Amino acid sequence: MSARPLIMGVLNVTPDSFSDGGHYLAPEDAIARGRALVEAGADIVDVGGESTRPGAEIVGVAEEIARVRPALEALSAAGITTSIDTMNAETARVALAAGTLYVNDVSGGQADPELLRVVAASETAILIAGHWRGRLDAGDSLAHYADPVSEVVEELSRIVAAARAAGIPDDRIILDPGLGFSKTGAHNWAILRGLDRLTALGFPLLIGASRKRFLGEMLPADAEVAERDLPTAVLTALIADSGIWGVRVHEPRASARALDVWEHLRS
Ligand code: PMM
Repeated sequence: MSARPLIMGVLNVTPDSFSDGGHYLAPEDAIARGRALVEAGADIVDVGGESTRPGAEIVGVAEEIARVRPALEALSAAGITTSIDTMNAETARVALAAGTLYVNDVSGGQADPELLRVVAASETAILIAGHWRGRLDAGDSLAHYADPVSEVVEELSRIVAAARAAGIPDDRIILDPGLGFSKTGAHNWAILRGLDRLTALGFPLLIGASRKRFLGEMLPADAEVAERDLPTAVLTALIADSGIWGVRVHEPRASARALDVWEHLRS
C-alpha cells in the first residue's frame, strides 16, 4: 500500500509567478506565508525567487539569492523543512548554507550542471530533478512527443545518470515529470495516467500539477486561478495510490483534506 504523500507548499518570492507572484516579496510577508503553509498542512516549504513561466524575466543570481535567503534562513531556524526552487548552483549553495534540505531544480541540473556538484558536495542535500527540455517559450515549441511517458522516462533516466556522475547517491535523488514544462495539457494527462511507469524508475516521485493551465482549462473561462485549488486537491487524492512521494501545491489545506479522505477510504 502506498504511504501518504508529503505536501510541499509553494512560496514564490517573485513579482511575476503566474498564480502568486508579487504577494511575498517583502521578507516578513514571505516568512509569514511559509509558516501559514505549514499550518495549512505543508510538510516542506519550497521557496523560489525566479519565475519559470514563459516570458518571465530571468533575474540575476544575486537578485534571486536576495529574494530567497531571508525566508530560507528564518523558516529553517524555526525548524521548518525547506526546499529551494532554483536552476542556479550559487543559489543552491547559499540555500544549503541557510539550512535547506531539498534542491528543487526544474531543469534537473541541465541549466547549470554545477548545481549537481553543489548537491553532491553537501552530503545531506536531496536533489529534486525535473523533466525539462529547455526554457519555456510562449509557443511550447519543445512540446512534441510520440509517446510522452516513454520519452519522459528516457529523459529522466539521462538526468539520473548525470546526477550519479556528479556524485549524488541514489538515495538523495527525487524525480519530477515537470508537468507543463514543454508539455501540453494532453501530455500532462498522459503522464498522470502513466505514473506507474515513472515510479518504476525506483526513485521517489514529486508531482507539481497545482494551479497549472491544464486544470484551468476544465473551469469556466472567467474562473480565478485560485479556483484551480479544488481540481488540484482532487488530483492529489486520485494519484495518491500511485506510490508518489509528494505533491507540490499552492494551497496545502485542500490537498491535506483530500489526502485525509484518501486515507480513510483505504484504511
Ligand atoms: N512547477 C513550477 C515551479 N517549480 N518544481 C517542481 N519540482 N515541479 C513542478 O512542477 C514545478 C516546480 C511552476 O509553477 P509555479 O510558477 O506555480 O511555481
